[in-house]
Amino acid sequence: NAMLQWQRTGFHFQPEKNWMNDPNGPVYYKGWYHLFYQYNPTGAIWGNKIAWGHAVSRDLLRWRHLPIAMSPDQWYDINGVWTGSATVLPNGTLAMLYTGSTNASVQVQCLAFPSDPEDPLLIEWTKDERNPVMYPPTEIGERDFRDPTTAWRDPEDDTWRIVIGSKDAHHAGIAMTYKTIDFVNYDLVPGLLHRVPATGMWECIDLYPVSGKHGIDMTAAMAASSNEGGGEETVYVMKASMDDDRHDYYALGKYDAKANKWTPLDEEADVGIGLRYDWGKFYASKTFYDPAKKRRVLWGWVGETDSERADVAKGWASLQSLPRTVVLDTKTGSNLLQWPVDEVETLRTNSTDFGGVTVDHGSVFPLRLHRATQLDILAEFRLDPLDIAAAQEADVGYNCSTSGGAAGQGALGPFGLLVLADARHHGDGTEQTAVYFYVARGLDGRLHTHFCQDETRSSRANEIVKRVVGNVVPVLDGEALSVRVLVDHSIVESFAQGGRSTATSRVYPTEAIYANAGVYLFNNATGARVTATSLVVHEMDSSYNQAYMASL
Ligand code: DQQ
Repeated sequence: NAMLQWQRTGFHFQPEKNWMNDPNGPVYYKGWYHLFYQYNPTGAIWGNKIAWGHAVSRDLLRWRHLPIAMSPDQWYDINGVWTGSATVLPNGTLAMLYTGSTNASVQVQCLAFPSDPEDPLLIEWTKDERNPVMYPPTEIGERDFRDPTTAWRDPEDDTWRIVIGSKDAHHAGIAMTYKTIDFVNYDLVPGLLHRVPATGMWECIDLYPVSGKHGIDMTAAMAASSNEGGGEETVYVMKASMDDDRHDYYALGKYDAKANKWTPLDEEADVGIGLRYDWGKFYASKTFYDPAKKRRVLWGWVGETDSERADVAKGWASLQSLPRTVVLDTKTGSNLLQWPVDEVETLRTNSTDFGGVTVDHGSVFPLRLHRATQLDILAEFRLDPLDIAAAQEADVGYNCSTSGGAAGQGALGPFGLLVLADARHHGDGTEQTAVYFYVARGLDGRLHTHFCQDETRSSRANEIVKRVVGNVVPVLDGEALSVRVLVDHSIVESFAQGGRSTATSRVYPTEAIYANAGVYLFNNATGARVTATSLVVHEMDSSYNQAYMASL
């Protein structure tokens, strides 16, 4: 449907057509980044014939699409080759573990290898003859056993460990550890690695170190900490995708391999009840260790929020988020920082500096650009300290989702950016997506900064889920309020305070498209003038540059 063609993105990963969901087995192999993904080759909706799509890139940005890596063609995965993870073996080859949905819809784990490890593109895959290699343990449901993690080496007994998510009979989310020497035979390690009551099925668990001088590769961190007889200082992230509410929650914690226990640093911010990777649409994410640039990179599935009917009409569904680096926020010590990989910056073209603009209460300021459908915006805002001091009674109990969004009015917010806004109506267009801050007094009497993204006016079309998403973001003494917003036709991906908080929205404007799309600063705070102390807008090239693709 050509009418909907504009919704395709310029620099986000998506297949040429059809349905996509979770990122699978991301890995760096012989000079190439590989991304596999849940893919339905027969249409634009999820179904019981999910296969693994496959693409490769030199830079995590410009992709070459390859043939389907694995299809549901065995009794043990005939209802779907589901999510899995790659492990780099000591000899440099790979083991791929994935979940198969059997002919009886039982969830089992399966093993596959590159048919030709010499092929850097890893085009052919061989499923192991001994599949399935794991069945659900008797104490859990046979349809609640999926999404094996990347394996790591435990130096204590020199065996591999993996984690698989499930739920128990009391609706607690659980993480189970298995050990193996050969990836074929597995033993359930006694006890649970972690359990959180009332959180339901845990999909797509991820576990990785983010601090400590030993690196951020699981095997390396484990080896180093065992040499030192402890490694107490290392912080490990545990993340699970909550099937109940379809959000990715993480927590920071300590990992005691001997006791098979992961323990949150802060019980109030445990997995499934505290921190989220993203306050918008972002699910079933997975990280991998990138040995080329010594970083940990996160991918997340960004689904559609329009109707299935619309997806069928346009012939495709879902995007992957931009790949994001993940590090510990050493300033707060209590959250991660996510940031688009540096490579994204190579797509910046026309850059315009709008720094120094002050926006009065109740007004908007248009940013003159050539094109506003593919952007990378970096903004820093400051409020006048006198205004902050004057706003004593400010808005106790503000909540992004329920307090009126960008159209609300408080003493110190909302203010920020309107993107994919109808440029013909001078910022008062019917369509706009607002990315904003709202400074308000919390129920504890202190000022809190809320970072929100308002989708409610993003499209005039119906049958679209439109919400205001976001949460409180930590702002330390002396810090400006800062945000980076990536706009790409039908996705807005925003990073506040250096990536302490992120919000991703799918948006479907009907009028604010092509040349009609604009960007504005806005300020609805009744008690403050807002200054964008720095503001740079980069227009972005597309990543499927023909010349570049031909050179691959
Ligand atoms: N998607 C896969 C499952 C996983 C779910 C099936 C998460 O393996 O639990 O497509 O989105």
